Amino acid sequence: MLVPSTENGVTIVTLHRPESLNALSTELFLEMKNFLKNYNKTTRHGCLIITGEDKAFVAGADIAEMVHMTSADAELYSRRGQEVFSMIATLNAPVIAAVNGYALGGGCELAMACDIRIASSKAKFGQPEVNLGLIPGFAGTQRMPAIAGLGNAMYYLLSGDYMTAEEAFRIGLVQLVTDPDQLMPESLKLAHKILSKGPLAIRKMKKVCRLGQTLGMEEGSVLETKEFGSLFGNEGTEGMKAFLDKRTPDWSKN
Ligand code: CO8
Repeated sequence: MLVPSTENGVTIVTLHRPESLNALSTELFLEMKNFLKNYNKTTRHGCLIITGEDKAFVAGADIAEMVHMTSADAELYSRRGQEVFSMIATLNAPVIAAVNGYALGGGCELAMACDIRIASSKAKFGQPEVNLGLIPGFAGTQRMPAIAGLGNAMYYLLSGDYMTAEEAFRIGLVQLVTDPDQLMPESLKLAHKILSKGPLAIRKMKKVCRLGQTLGMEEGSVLETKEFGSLFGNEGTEGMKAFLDKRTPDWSKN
């Protein structure tokens, strides 16, 4: 199950399925989908942190459920999982993965669907699907090369090796490594920093960066120009005026 809580505008969602190290079952996916749909509808200005408990962030797709699937079942499961992860990637609010422990297979794919990954020094990442005679099914083959580069992705996807948090940091999969007890304080600190910026700019930043990944330089730049212009006459103007007036911007004015 998902355990949501809030802290000054930041929503923390903790995955809680300890009996299987938070393995992603159909039920858990459905819960995530409903939560994300509702969050996007009701949150105008927010930041979401996704985390796990104890030794696991998410230990992968639920192998006990997958073992009984036919080819058609597996394709459906893969599509449904991709749909949920795509909801995270396109959510209006920024999403931080606070990776506390194992982020394997679908767990690593979940972390990669988030905008930023902060990891405890105890976290372990990997796409061990090849050990099971499988390949990732929740877009890991697409996101890992985009985030960490093709060579690094191939190394880990083909070997099935786990990586430490430091190694994940080295290849750009993780943006910050913390002591285990600092994982949530550091994640909250970043979330609050993001929340203090222009809300419209944050929303547009995520949209432009995300869409740019598939649009290419030319079309992405056109989109950037359009969204850059849209911030003038409202939030951007307030931010620039505040700078010149030497005061804190009042984002609520827009
Ligand atoms: N699915 C189901 N149950 C799991 C999973 C999992 N992914 N991971 C752990 N569990 C269960 C274990 O079976 C065990 O249950 P029980 O107590 O009933 O025996 C319990 O969680 C605790 O696990 P361990 O005893 O194994 O704990 P350890 O600390 O010894 O080991 C590990 C921790 C290293 C994380 C180990 O559990 C492990 O290797 N887990 C599997 C990791 C893995 O291979 N993940 C990738 C799965 S495949 C995947 O994610 C593909 C995604 C795309 C799917 C596409 C759709 C078709």
